[in-house]
Amino acid sequence: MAYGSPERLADVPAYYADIRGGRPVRRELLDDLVGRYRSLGIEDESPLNAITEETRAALERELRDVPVFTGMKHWTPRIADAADRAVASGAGTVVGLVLAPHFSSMSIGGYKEQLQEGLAGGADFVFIDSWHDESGFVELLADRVRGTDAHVVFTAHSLPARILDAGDPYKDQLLETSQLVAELAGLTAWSFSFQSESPTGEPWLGPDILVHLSELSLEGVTSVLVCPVGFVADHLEIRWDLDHEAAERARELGMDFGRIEMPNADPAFVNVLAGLVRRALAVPSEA
Ligand code: FEC
Repeated sequence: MAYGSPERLADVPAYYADIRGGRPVRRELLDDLVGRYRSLGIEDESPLNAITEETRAALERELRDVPVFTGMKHWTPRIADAADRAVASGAGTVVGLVLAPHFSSMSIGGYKEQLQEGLAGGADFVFIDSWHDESGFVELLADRVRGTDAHVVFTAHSLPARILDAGDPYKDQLLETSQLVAELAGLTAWSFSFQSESPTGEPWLGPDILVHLSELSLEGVTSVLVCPVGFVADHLEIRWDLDHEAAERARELGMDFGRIEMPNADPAFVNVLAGLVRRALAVPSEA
């Protein structure tokens, strides 16, 4: 399962409405979002949806006889459609795997609910809640930051701060992944910050990367390499929020700015996903 992305600019209003889950969308925020997609040149197709399909097909090849279906949280094909197709194909067990490594009730919890409802008991259901400490994933990221002279900033999508009141593991899992990658790569200069906060009128987890870059600059850091541990593909939050907004802030602060290549459909990453699915299939359980 993946987040999903509008295929073309005309899809953005419906896509945003889906993300808002029925809550009103302010006109200026919608215009701003259309502008962000336009300036990335996403006029005709979505990079995220194409990468998701590439990853799905590669995973299916890697798993040999296990069919892999794509379901998107906020776009088509929907998670419920993927569940229907899996059940119709005669699946006895369905494994739910989200292309996002860290669990939060506000993120992975939503995918899980959609899949469970879509399956409606039509197959055994095994859900992979999180894979933030999966050794192959940690190794893949460590390989991409090892040997850098820059200060490494690990990042992930922010969420409303109230998730912490309910004991949500999201932030702890993000810090754990960052720590594991830093240790394996032998980093001494690193930190973590959130990114991509939405203006929803409530406090979100911080610090945001734009604030964090200023903090680092005051500490004398002159070069940063961003490692977005909370994402696995090139999409709006990478190509706009990091490559455009954060890069511009770094430039204003006189800092060098870089980010690692995203895993996308890299065979080493697909291999990590295949390992997760194989292990899950060995222990089927009822939903
Ligand atoms: O490239 C693309 O077209 C899609 C990029 C994209 C990814 C993504 C991942 C996550 N989000 C998470 C949480 C929230 C919460 C809200 C929210 C809002 C947006 C908006 C866009 C958007 N998100 Fe997203 N998210 C992506 C895109 N996200 C566009 C709406 C406009 C904006 O704020 O920029 C706030 C909802 C609300 O208003 O109530 C909360 C989390 C992730 C990482 C986990 C995952 O991938 O599922 C968490 C990719």
